[in-house]
Amino acid sequence: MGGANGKSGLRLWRNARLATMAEGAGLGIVEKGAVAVRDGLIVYAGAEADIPASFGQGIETVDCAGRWITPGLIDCHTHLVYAGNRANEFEMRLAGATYEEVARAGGGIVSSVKSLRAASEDELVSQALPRLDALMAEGVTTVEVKSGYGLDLDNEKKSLRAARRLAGERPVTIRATCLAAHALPPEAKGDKDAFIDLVAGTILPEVAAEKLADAVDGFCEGIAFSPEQIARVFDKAKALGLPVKLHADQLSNLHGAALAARYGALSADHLEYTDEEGAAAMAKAGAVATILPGAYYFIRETKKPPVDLFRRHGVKMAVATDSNPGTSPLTSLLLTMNMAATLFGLTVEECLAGVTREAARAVGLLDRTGTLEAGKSADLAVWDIERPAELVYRMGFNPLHARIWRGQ
Ligand code: DI6
Ligand code: FE
Repeated sequence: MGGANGKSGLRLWRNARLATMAEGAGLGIVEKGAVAVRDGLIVYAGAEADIPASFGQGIETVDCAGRWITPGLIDCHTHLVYAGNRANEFEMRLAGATYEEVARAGGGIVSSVKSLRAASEDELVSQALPRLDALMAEGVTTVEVKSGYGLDLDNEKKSLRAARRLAGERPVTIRATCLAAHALPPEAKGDKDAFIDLVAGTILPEVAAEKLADAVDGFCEGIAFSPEQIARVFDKAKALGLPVKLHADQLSNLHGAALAARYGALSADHLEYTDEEGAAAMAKAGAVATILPGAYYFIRETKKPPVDLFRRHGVKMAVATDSNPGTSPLTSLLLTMNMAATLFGLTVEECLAGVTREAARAVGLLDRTGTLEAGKSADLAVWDIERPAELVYRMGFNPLHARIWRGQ
């Protein structure tokens, strides 16, 4: 599907079936549809019969032969930049240890911190690229990437620079998130408050000054940071003009969802232990609930996120891989949708919205991507499928025909 644009600068994908995912219309299905693109932006998405007559001359046309077009997929929660892997801990857990036991025994996040600190920025980029390629091979056009394995100023900056560099290496939109408040590094010697001082007093201001992050995240959990400590991180993020997100209520209910809502978070993520108060607060604040079935599956969690509460309160749900070496070594957003449906009962529509429109909302880019609508970036995925449910139904099969990022 290469080639130069037509004389008019317009390119048209026609003879397609569209799932526009535009708000309020289910999947937004258009049976005989077309998408017109100019200068990397969608200028028309709708019925082929209604294409404006002014498009007629010199337009380059791609015949999609009845294939489906969806918005390019968005993975709105990943820890893609890390070094090495933790297959050894996987083996420990297979022998009976829990994730929390592994973490308390000096494994877990802290072992990835050691590996990341020993790796150069170039190495981090080259180790992340195969994971990014795996995501992109399934039609992903936007990826959120968190730091959080550096845990000191230089290594958090190194991680975020590596994340930013991925966008120069591949045709993809990267959103970088500073997750310095992810875990306590060994040199902090157990003093969480002093480490939070470092995060809020030094790391966030420097990261903001160098524009290395688009958002700030934290891990609110017994094995990580308390709501009060996260609140200090969020106060600083707000002061620096950065939106916040939160790893909330993953292993226990510390009311992280409500905390995130209080700070107008873009999203609260995981949420297995979130209660009704948390769901109501998120609805009121417009925070997206990011569902991460890969981590639930991989650590054999048994408490499911309260999907019914989210529906009842009108909380929007995103679906993401949480791609990370410890709890979700997952680089398939298609398989993630299958897990969200099979494990948590999300509908096909919820899954597809979760990796497009709602994922865009969760990274603060809904005005630019996530649906097939005029004015948005021409981020498209063209699929060899007969019906959208196939994207959720299969496990380990990739029906992507073409991937278009900013019109290319
Ligand atoms: N929750 C998770 O599932 C990941 N981070 C977090 O806060 C785990 C990251 C890891 O184990 O390396
Ligand atoms: Fe995560």
